[in-house]
Amino acid sequence: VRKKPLVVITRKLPDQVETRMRELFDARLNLDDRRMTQPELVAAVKEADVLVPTITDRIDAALIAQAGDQLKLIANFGNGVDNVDVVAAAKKGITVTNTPNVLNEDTADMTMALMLAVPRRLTEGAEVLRSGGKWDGWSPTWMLGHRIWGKRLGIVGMGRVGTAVARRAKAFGLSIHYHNRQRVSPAIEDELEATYWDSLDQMLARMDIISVNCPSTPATFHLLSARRLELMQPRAYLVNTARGDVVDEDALIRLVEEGKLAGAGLDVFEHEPSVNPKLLKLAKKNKIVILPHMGSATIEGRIDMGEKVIINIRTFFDGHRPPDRVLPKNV
Ligand code: 8YV
Repeated sequence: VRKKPLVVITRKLPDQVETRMRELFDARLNLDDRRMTQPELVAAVKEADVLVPTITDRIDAALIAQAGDQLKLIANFGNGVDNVDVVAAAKKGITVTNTPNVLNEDTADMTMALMLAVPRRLTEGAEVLRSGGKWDGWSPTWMLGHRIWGKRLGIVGMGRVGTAVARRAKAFGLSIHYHNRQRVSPAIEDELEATYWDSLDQMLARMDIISVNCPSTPATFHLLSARRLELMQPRAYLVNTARGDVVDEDALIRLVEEGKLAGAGLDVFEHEPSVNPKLLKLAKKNKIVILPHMGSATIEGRIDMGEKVIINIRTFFDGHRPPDRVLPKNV
């Protein structure tokens, strides 16, 4: 009988995923769900056949350099692989996989929630009642926000999540615009009645809402730079459910503080898990809505992600190419 691969999983996963992992592999689980320390990560890569990290682990070149020859697969529990140095892994002959598709719809739902929350003053209104605050009853002029239907949405990154956002936003009555490295197929453009903008700058200048849906890669670092954010209309909103470092966060803060942007809905931050205190201030003033990286946080989604990880590991050890292999040229 072939020895089961030693799979080290860095964080606690839903029970049913862990049970399945235990059945199939020599699974080393993290039952108390704290972040692994650097020495623990080093020990893991020296011993494991498979490492299952999450976004909270930095699997950088220095760590990969310390891996033993037995480490063959990094099966990331997550779609974005910005936490893994995929190039360094490839150089060492380590395969990297991710968990695409299963979190598109959940992330797109949360994007819509943020897209509505800021202009429609959702958290502000909820807080009035939750805090036992004063409510004199309905008034024609109280708590007025801005409608989102009929507005122009510009999607930065029309991949799997971006397309799922576009479908929802179209149903909400927004017109769909997008910027992407490549144009999507004519069939999808037709379905969404989407307008492609070759120039990100031009799109930013003309939209009412911008949604960031591209991955974090060296090429997208501060893609929404200070200069580009300044191109946006003062009435416009920015929603980010992708990665914090795609946006120059300091510039975003300054523009919202100065009233040069109407607001933002952020699920991700440049230096997670720390959140710039200036963002907290803006959230308290109801200029922005911030969430602690919850875009894909559904129990169903996490179970689906776990299944993807399992399929990738099993396929790999059956001697086949895992379905969600991430190639260095794609990051
Ligand atoms: C995941 C995410 O929960 O999958 C992603 O890219 O951003 C998150 O929603 C996280 O990455 C888990 O590692």
